[in-house]
Formats: sequence, structure tokens, C-alpha cells
Amino acid sequence: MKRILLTIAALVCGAVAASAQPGGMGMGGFGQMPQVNVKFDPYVAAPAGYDAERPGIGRGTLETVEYKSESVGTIRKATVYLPPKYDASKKYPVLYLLHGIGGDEREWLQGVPNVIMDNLYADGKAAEMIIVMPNGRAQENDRAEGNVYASSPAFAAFEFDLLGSLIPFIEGKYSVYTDRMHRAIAGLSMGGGQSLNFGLAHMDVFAFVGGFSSAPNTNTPEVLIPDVEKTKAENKLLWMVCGSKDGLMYNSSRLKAFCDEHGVPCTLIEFPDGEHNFVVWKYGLYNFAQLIFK
Ligand code: FER
Repeated sequence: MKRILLTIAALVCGAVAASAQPGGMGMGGFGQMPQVNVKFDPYVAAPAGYDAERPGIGRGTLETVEYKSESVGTIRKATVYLPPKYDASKKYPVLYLLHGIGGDEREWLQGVPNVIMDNLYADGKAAEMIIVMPNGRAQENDRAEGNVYASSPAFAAFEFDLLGSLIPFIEGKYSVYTDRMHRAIAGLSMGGGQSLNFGLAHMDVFAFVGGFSSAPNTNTPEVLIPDVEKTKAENKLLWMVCGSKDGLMYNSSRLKAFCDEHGVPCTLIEFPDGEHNFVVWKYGLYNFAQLIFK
């Protein structure tokens, strides 16, 4: 009986989440949303092999960490990438990199962030940084099980786990800077929405914000940027990408339109023939990583 009730609750939540987006589920998996006419920023293809393991270069390391979440009340996991020759006598900035609705702290590994970053470092194209890939589903059972849309509230609740527990944990464990100019947040889909929502609401914490194929959890532009002058003064990078064939473009394009109208610096690249997948998200990381902490 409990199981049936849970299933019904999950279905209702899923339907609400899907209908929050005009058109609901349908074409492209996510339905057709209103089109917003915006001037996209130029697409420049990533060089061939940017995501392929290159022999003979320095390699960073991946590790799993566990931290106590005060807001969730559980021990939670995150994946951490340390750059080649991580040296605890130096200090590093930190990129928080968030996954999508069906993922967890390991989803980003499909996008080989370690390979992309190792290659960027070999070419001297990015500032050395630590990348933290948390689990953005802040609830007791944080596995991507059952109707994943039903966990949308937990993606919103991650704000408190991130700010209250994960960031302090990372800053206690690793040799990192602890000011806004040395923190960035970006993510894919649900994680893109989280990054825009949390990053722009907490500019005292994050100076650099990225959204890749951001999902309908993305707040409206008026909520994201309630004070245009403050955002202009404090945000150092607002960078987005979305596939041209992705039914979720609306979330990015309406923010881009708002920024252009109000003179807030903002990038939105339309990935040609891009869909809702890691082809776009890897490209997002490759570009975003080169723009932050500089
Ligand atoms: C939705 C469509 C897609 C939605 C979320 C997503 C919360 C997220 C997709 C992803 O993370 O890949 O209506 O509502």
C-alpha cells in the first residue's frame, strides 16, 4: 500500500514538473517550449581530441569523498578531481560541477572531465582548479531511482547542503581559496538550473556561473536577477550553452534575452544540431573551465 501511494505521489510530482514547462512532455523528450528570439554567441568547435586521453601528459586524480550533511542528516558522497601534481602547499580555486535529473555524484564521469582538464592543462589553457562533483539530490535516498522527476524538490534543497555542509567540508579538506573569486558553479540540465539559481542568488559565494542545457527548474530571469546593477557589479561570468535540438532551450534563451535587454553580460551558445547529451555538456565544461579564475 505504501509503495502504491509513493508511486502515485511520484507520478503526480512528475506530471506537475512536466507541466510546469509549456507544452509538457512530447517532442524532443521534453516538449516544445516557446521560442525566444535571441542573438546567440558564436559557436567555435572544440579541437579534435579535446576529450581523448593523450599519452605522455600529466594526469589529475579522481577520488570519492564523504561528508556529513547537516541539512539532509546523512553522510553524502561527492567525486573530486584534483589537477596533475596537486600540491597541498599551494592554494586552488574550486569549481562545483552539478549533474542532471537522472544522475548522481558519478554522472559527470561519463563526460571525462579529468581527460578534458588534463588536456587543457597540458596546453596551458586553464587555471589549475579542483572540481567537485556532488550529488545534487539532497534527500535521504539520493539515488536516481523510480520517477526521477519526483525528486525535483530535493534538487532545490541542495542549496542548503551545498552552502552549509559541502563547501565547508571541501574547504576544510583541501588546500583551496575560500572567497567568491575562487569559486565557480556550473552544471548540466537540472544541475544547470541549480547553478543559475544558486550561483546568481549567492554572488557573495560564487563569482562564476555556468548553465549547460539548463532544465525547467531554472528560475525566471526576474528571480535570477532581481537587481540588475548588483549582478552587473558582482557576477564575473554568466555562461550558457544549449543544443539547437534540445527542447529545453527556452530556459537559457529567456535568460539571455533578459540579460541583453538589461545590459547584463551573458553568453549563450547554441550548439549546432546539439541534443540533450554529453556532446554538449563536455563542450560546456571545456569552454567554461577556460574562462574561470582568470
Ligand atoms: C523537466 C524536463 C527535464 C524537468 C526537468 C528536466 C523539473 C531535467 C532534465 C535533466 O536533468 O536532464 O520538465 O522538470
